[in-house]
Amino acid sequence: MNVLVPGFSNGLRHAVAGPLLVALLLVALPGPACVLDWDGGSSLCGNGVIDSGEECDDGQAGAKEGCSASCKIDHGYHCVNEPSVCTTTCGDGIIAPGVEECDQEQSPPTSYDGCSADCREEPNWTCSGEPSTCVPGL
Ligand SMILES: [Ca+2]
Ligand SMILES: [Ca+2]
Repeated sequence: MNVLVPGFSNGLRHAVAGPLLVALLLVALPGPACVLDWDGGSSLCGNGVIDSGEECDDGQAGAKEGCSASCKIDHGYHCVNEPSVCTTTCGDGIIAPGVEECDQEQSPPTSYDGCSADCREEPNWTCSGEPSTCVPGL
């Protein structure tokens, strides 16, 4: 019994240490990214000046169209000036979610080919991809 007890407690220690190590790794790995993201969204982000690590700054706290709460340019947007003014361009081949449904990368964008000149999917067309490819059919 004196030999078995240390062996058992060693086994128990390993059984506890293994999952504990995994749990610590799981907590530690996403940790720094979250902290950085939080800092980026709360310190200099929102002061209207594009600081180090920022892609845009619209001078307001929180997410605004085109510029996220952590001062990153949203997909499909272009930002200029400080404070940033962010806009989408129909025809650049990149779909801005919520604003554009499709974008065929046309200059100028044309209608009646599946994706309208204001980047809306036209009736009886199906568009996919960036730039969008549109085919007739529901
Ligand atoms: Ca800033
Ligand atoms: Ca676009």
